[in-house]
Amino acid sequence: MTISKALLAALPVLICSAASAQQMTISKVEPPNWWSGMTMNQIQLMVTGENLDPPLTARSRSPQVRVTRVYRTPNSSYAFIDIEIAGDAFEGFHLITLYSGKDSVALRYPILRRKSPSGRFQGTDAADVIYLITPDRFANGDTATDRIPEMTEGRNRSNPLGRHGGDLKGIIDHLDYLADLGVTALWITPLLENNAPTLSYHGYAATDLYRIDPRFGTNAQYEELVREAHKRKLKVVMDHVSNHIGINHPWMKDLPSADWLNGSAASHQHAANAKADLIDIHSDSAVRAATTLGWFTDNMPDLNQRNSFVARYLIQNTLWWIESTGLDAIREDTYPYADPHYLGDWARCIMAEYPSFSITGEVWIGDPAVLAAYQKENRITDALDTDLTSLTDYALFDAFTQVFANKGSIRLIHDCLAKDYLYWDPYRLMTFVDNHDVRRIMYETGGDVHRSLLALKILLTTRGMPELLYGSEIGMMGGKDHGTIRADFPGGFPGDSTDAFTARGRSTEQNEYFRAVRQLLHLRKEHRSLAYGKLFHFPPVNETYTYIRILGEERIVVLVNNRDEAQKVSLVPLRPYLSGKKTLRSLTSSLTIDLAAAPEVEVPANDALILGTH
Ligand SMILES: [Ca+2]
Ligand SMILES: [Ca+2]
Repeated sequence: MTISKALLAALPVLICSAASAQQMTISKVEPPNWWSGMTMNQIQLMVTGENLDPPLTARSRSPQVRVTRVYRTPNSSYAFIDIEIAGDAFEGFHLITLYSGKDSVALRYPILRRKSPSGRFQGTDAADVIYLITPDRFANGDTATDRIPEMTEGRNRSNPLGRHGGDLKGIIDHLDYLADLGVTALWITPLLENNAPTLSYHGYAATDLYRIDPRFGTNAQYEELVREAHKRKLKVVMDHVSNHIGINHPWMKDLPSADWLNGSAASHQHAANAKADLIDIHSDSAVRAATTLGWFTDNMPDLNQRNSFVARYLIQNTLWWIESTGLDAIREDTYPYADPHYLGDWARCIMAEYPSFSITGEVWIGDPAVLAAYQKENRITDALDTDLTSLTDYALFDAFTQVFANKGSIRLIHDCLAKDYLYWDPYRLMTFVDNHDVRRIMYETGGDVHRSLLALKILLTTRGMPELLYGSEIGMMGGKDHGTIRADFPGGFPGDSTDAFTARGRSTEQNEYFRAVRQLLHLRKEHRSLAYGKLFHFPPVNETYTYIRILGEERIVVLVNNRDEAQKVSLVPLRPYLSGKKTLRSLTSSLTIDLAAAPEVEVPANDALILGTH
């Protein structure tokens, strides 16, 4: 066991206290440890306890940890103490004593040594395909923790909105499967403790921001997941929530300060779902304020990030998870609902510490003219510039939905991408045909295998950083509601009658679909032009859509046919891009096209040809 492991095993922080009638006690210190050698070497300890009465003072017995400030706070259950940690602080406990009148209490604060950053904090970009997992619904690797006495909700697989028992062990057990599939990163929806009687599986209502939900596993298991994923060249994306907590968070029984939240449980606004108002020059200021100050739901208290203690808590908490585990990127939930000044500070602290890291903001807006305002250095407005590099491309998603759910014109996808001039960098957008919040593509196409696959072919060959919802590789069909969208992956749970993790356990149709998706994923991995190549496209003709990705000498041509019959597509417009090339060869079949002989090529119904040059 390393010293770090021994230290962490000794947590929570050991406390000793002088006896008195109104005895000061400490029950919790957050963050539970820090590291020497961090850029952020001045941190704020949030101490929770009893009788932490003002005037409170603190003194460190360690020359390497200096107390720089103790705050006066109105609630004696909490104290905030700023400390500065020397770059060479030894790994171990550092003694800090708190004094109030004649009373005193000591805490031993653990400082750890940082691990080598090699292979950690990598960031994601267009070369990645991000596999989105709802952990409760992917695989149950440890049934012993499906019910935990201190957690109010236990496993009930018969309830579509209940907990089904999936966990971190289940994901770790299938990392080889995911690496073979060809995805390169895992976005796992929130894993933090959500102790609520219902709907606790979704994870977006945290009740402890420093603890993995024990039904998912342990903090050490999350660290193990990142380590094991990295061994297989898979990155890990944390689903992070700055905007809100769960109504059952202990803070709700005793708020650290009156302005810890926006509003209160008894009296709060509801978040206006009018995100465009934040940049609408005709909008009403009260409507604008309600977006960031209202509650997302009545069960999700809205954190007031304008309170500097709240902001510090959240920023340190984020750095703590990144440093503890080595995770690579964050998908930030409900991005437009959090305070933009806070989000800017938060992002800058993360990037100062981890320069290769990346953050994708969840901005659920289908209009590129509004969506683009959330990306850094955009030309639309400074008001929402939070240094955010990547965001969820709901505009392209909406175009996909129109084309594939409603059999709309392929022109909608072309026209959406034609507005990419609005973005600081459209190649960094997270693209998707579905996710955990919307109907699956197979549902949208009415179970049409060819059209679902066509949507994935476009997704995985056009610009952006694609995301794929778990089960997309076998054409899972859910769409009626959240329970069916987030259905259990077949084979992930004890007693499942089929096991889609193995070729033998998949049906013939599932295997065909799986092979096609796997092939696309490997194509994207092998061809850098599909990740970084410049995109050129042509206005659609008769529901055919032609585009090309170019990087250096590599050219990949994609010919899409959005009709129910085969159609000939002219190669003539592509000639200027293909000078010196003699043949086009399909990257997914044996088809070869002699460019000199064939001015056009037939594309099957509801399909796309993906062609390389030779
Ligand atoms: Ca389990
Ligand atoms: Ca908010």
